[in-house]
Amino acid sequence: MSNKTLAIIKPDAVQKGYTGKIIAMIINAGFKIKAMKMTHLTKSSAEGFYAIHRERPFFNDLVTYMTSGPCIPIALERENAVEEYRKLIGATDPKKAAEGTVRKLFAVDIQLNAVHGSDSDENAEKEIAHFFSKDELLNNYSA
Ligand code: IDP
Ligand code: MG
Repeated sequence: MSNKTLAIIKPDAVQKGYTGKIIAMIINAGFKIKAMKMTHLTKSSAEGFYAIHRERPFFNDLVTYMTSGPCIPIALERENAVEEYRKLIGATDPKKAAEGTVRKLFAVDIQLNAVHGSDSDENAEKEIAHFFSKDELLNNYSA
């Protein structure tokens, strides 16, 4: 049984040139890339994506961060994708992230933490739909 999750290589990691290393880690961990693009989020797109965090004190800073430069959303497929991808990236706060995880290697702090990962199958579906049209997903590609 294959599941999907949404990854985003966030603007800080793209700007620092970590894109290739992060994608290699994702592929080496057994994920298939189903769709991928580079995009510069508008304020309203970032606010919509993170609507669940609207009441949090860090919301405005998070939107500013996510609109600060191009990011790379990637729709991924793998067995147990949500949980396995979150294991690969590590804890939200890199200080608490396990050795060898993406955030341990590439995050600056709890905000500038290099990558996004969905937290449930249901949210993965919504988040993938935020970035990719049906046409972009209705394919048999599996890079
Ligand atoms: P997650 O990305 O590990 O799922 P969430 O709690 O969903 O973490 O938070 C979404 C994003 O908001 C984080 O990845 C990070 O960029 C930012 N964030 C989370 N908590 C804090 C905080 O306490 N201060 C500043 N930014 C935060
Ligand atoms: Mg989250």
